[in-house]
Amino acid sequence: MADYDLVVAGGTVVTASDMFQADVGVVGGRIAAVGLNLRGERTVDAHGLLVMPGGVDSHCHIEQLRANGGTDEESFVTGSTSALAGGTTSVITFSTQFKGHGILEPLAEYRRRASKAMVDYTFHQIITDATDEVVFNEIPQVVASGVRSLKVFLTYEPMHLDDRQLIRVLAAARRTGALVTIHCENYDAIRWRTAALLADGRTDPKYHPWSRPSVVEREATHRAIALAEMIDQPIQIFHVSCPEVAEEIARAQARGLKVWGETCPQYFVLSAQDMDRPGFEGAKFMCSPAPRDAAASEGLWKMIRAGVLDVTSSDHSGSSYETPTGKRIAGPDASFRDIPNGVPGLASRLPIVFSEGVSKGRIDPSTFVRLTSFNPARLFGLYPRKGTIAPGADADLVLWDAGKVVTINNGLMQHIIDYTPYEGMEVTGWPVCTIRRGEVVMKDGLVQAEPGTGQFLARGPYDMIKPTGNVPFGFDASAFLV
Ligand code: DUC
Ligand code: ZN
Ligand code: ZN
Repeated sequence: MADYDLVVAGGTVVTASDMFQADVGVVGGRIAAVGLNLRGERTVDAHGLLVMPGGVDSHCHIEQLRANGGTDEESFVTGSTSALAGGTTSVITFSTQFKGHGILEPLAEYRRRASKAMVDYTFHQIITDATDEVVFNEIPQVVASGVRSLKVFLTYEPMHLDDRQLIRVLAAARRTGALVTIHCENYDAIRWRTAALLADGRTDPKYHPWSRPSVVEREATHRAIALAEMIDQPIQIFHVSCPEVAEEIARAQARGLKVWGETCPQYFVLSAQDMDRPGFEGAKFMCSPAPRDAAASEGLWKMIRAGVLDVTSSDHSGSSYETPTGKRIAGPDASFRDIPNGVPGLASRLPIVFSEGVSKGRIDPSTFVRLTSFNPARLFGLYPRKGTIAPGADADLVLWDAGKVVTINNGLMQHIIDYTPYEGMEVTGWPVCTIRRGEVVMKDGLVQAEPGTGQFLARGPYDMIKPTGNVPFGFDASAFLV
């Protein structure tokens, strides 16, 4: 008689802290045992493979609503397929707000769309217009519905918040018990440099990084941290591109602040140089903050080893290269200012982090697990259901061939986007099987999951993001609806 519905047998289990030989027994979609000689009705052979928690991608743009009534090209079905192909089983995507409108309606529409997902999912709520109605009335409702993180932009027309609006969002988050994630770049500095570049006729994609040097990211990061410190509101700094920015986070952490930092694979392997290609080609690599250089990438790894940066998400944000609604939406000769930002990366995230990190000896496999599943799950209130291999956790697993050498091509990504910025890149280490809540949903690249089988992950209150209690003069200004 079998004790388990499924046993993943003979692999090397890797958790955030340990690595050991064991079988994983699954009952009812959850891990029931981690041990030796387990017997299941079905067995997945994991000999020679690493068995790790399914990836948790805590920052990816999928089917995001647009002001013109459209959405991102990547749908929840294609995005899920790509995520599962790359070993990711949970995602956090973005419900948005349009200036002059509330957040409840788009959230309802977005939840309807997300119900097609095959990965488990939850959202960050973007705030672009911090009106009284939104900060005093709607944010509490959204957080109570299980969307326990807000996202704000300090740049981008028309999404950026000024300092007063940022303060109001941070205060609303403190009152309601949500985490705030922040895109840190200085809006006015970028506008000013962009105007000068365009005035000088410098319009090619290669001038995108020139318009937003690392100092604009560092300044905004410093400001966001300072305001979060004043309010005593925990924050995560999104997509840190270089060590100077991470230094701001390190200083905040040394002062005891709850400030966390995320980076992304594009900052490990792309550089400003990639945007300096003939014609329009550089548009394929345009994202913000802009990738820097090899020294910056190496510096990020140091910040990871020091624990300053502890999450690696994809910031998957695809715009196809050839289609008229993608990178060329403003025309094939558009200036860098008008080319949509963002690179796709749902499926390439784990292979690039593993290859650059573990295979090249920069981090160990447990650090890989922390960066790609355990830490995002913990920070965003999904742990211990997600991010670990332990009894009671969802049986979300990725079986990993650590020695498999693969040359990335766009077909392998299985996303809707018509290119990958990593075309031709060789990686060592590849996901060969993905299991979502006990079901094999990817085997040797073949994704088999029914649309609509992903579950919404409602997030309740959790200790990690509680304020520290230290407010200037002991006066908690966030308690007042101002
Ligand atoms: N930068 C973002 O902030 N979001 C999506 C794409 C990008 O490059
Ligand atoms: Zn961003
Ligand atoms: Zn993003």
